[in-house]
Amino acid sequence: MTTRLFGEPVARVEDERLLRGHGGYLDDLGNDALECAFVRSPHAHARVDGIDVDDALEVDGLVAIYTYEDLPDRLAEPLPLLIPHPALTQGRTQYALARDVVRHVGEPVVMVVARNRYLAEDAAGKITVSYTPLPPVVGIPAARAAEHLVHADVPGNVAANLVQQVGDVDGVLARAPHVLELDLHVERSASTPLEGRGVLARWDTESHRLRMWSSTQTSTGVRAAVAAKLGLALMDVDVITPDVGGGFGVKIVHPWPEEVLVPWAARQLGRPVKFVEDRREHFISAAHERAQEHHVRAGFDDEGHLLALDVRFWHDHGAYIPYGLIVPIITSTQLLGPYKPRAYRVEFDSLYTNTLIVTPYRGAGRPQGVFVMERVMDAIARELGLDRTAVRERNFIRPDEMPYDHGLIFQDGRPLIYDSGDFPASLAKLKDLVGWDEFAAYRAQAAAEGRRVGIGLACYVEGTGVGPYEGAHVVVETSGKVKVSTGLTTQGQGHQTVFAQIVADELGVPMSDVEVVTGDTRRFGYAVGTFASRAAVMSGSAIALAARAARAKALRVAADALEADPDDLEIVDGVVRVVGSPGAEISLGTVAVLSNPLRYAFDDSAQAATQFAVGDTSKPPVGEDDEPGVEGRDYFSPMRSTFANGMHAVIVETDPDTAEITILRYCVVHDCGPLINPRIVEGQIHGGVAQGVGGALYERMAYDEAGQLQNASFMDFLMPYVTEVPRGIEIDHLETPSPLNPLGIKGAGEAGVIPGAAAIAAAIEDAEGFPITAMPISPSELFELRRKHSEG
Ligand code: MCN
Repeated sequence: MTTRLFGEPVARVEDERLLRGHGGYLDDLGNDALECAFVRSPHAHARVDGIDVDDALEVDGLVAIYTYEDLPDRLAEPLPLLIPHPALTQGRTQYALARDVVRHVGEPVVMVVARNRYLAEDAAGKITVSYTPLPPVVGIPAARAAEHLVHADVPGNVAANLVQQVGDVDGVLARAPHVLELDLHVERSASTPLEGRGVLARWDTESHRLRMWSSTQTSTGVRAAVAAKLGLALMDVDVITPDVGGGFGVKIVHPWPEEVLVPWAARQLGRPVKFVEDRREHFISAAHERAQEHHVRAGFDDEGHLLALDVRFWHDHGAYIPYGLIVPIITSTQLLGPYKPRAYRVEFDSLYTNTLIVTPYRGAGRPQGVFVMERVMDAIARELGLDRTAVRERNFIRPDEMPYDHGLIFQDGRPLIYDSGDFPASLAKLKDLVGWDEFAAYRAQAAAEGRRVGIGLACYVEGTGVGPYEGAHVVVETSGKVKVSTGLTTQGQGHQTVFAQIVADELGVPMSDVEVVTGDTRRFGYAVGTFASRAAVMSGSAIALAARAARAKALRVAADALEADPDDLEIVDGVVRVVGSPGAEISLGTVAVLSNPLRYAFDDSAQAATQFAVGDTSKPPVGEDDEPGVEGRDYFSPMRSTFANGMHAVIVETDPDTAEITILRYCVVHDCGPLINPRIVEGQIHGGVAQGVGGALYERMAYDEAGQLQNASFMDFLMPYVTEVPRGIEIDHLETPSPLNPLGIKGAGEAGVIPGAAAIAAAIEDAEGFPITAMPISPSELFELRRKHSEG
């Protein structure tokens, strides 16, 4: 029997190629292409008075200079606002090249195309843009004060205000035996993938077709945006995603100005054009996230039951809103995690500031929400003198309450309904794993040695596998090999491996015979993209369904050839066999030949020729209702999102003198339903934990009052390196299946990052004995907090 691969920790098939340096990234392509550079705003807020390009025209090798005035109608319009929301009454997007006002440092003003990047940079350096500086609005307090406006026609800098409420919050708070109030702050951060953004475009002057390569998370999104902006039919634009060196959310399509300008220039010039951003450009012109301030009131009883929660928060959206209110809506709805307050109100303002735009970064609004909720849980425990896990347990949604409807509307516009999970069981596992009950003894022993240690935990729930759909095409070749295509893209998640595992199981073929292609609109043209931990649920399900269709077709054709009933057939190791009749068998490759004998004419391999000899050309190749080929194509569209969950526990040591914070242990219990590949899921968790540690201890975008980003390089932007990421992250799984998809799976790609800051804050709080209300926290900030608390 073929071994079932679903659930096996199969090694990633893509790694050998990538580790040997055989990957093909955007910058490895298009050696014949012209390259471009952008003149970007040095001001956070300014009027553009004039652009003088005369000196740049002298640069040898210059090919073209474009300003806003050069853009044709469609490109001269502001970029589209994707995923609009009724509450977003003041949505403003940017122009591909600044028209009259720039609103953040790094906004593109002039595009320069030259023989190579060096010459393009030389020419860009000779362009003079005259600006009249305007007062910048930097940070949430300045945006709220609204002394100055980012967009002159947006009062109060408020892009959107949204309130959701369930139950009588004010009434319950008024009657609650205890009420606490907290102000909680999370700093601005960013994805910072190793490979920045990049686009290459070739215009074919004969066929009038565009071919593009983009380091993107959504090739179909790029295609749609470019086709619309250039007035082309979708069919006339191909977008191919080469190897991508990380995305983490920042490469979801907006589209970027550069993404539409580069193909437009390629068509204008009739020559290939390429843009690869440098690191500084990534910091100042890609996208950030996280920055939020929250004011919370929580009412609870003597046993620690959360009766009412009232959360008011302010979201720093940056200078423009490329797509909807995704991040703050996720915070508002996912903040509740595994808990069920009797009454809940959440209200947010999305604010414009003169800083870079904000779009989802791995976790997307959840790390902030979890930080808020878990600080509340710990504060309740502290006030009542209860164990922190006991307070959580008392507030958990129980497994027999699933599916659980919070009465809120999720970011996809559908009701927020949890489908599965067993929070008490997860917590029991976590307590066991970290040794929660034994920690008091460890603390006492450490204290005796003059060491200060603390333990903390944080729980979260994550909506994953967001719709609307994903599709797949599975084809059995005459060689017996299987080609699988799905439209979403890959940035390092190991999709080639897991999707091959699914197909190998469904079709009964060796995994080595399965080849998976993602993110190439020529192979599969309808797709949404890779974000929101949706690939496993969405494409995984579509691939399983498509493989089942291909299998059914293979059995029909084989049954005919073997004169057997399809129900009596099995496929093992790529061979269709009549169960219980040794020797009555036919290879899948031969089945593919039989399903379409004409194929041999285009396939000169010796193997196919031999297979053709088996075919009986006197009979029609396919049944009356069948199409030629052993293929399956299907789409998966879920009723609603499926909710993964997890809990992290952290033990830290804080240096009594220097306030240095060291993570001693990091434990994870995670529930993403049945694991397709535990090794890949654990790798995803490790990567996420690293980013969570960054959010807790290091990463912040340090804007000064003038709106200049002070740490726009890897020399200055602190992030955890291998030396700071905890060694030996300990992971345990709970697998409660989702009823919402054929494989029962839930997403895993963001899980590791979500509770990191909250759990680390809790551990520091436990070590120090005073509340931590802002993230990240540096040793100097901890030192300062100690001073404040010791002074009372
Ligand atoms: N998986 C599994 N079993 C499950 C669930 C998932 O084996 N029950 C596997 C999947 O098959 C996939 C991986 O785990 O190989 C992650 O799956 P999923 O949760 O579906 O997430 P996506 O594949 O949709 O990836 C997106 C997610 C997001 S939103 C961000 S941000 C992120 C992340 O993945 N960006 C990444 N992980 C990343 N990893 C890398 N290396 N680079 C990025 O940019």
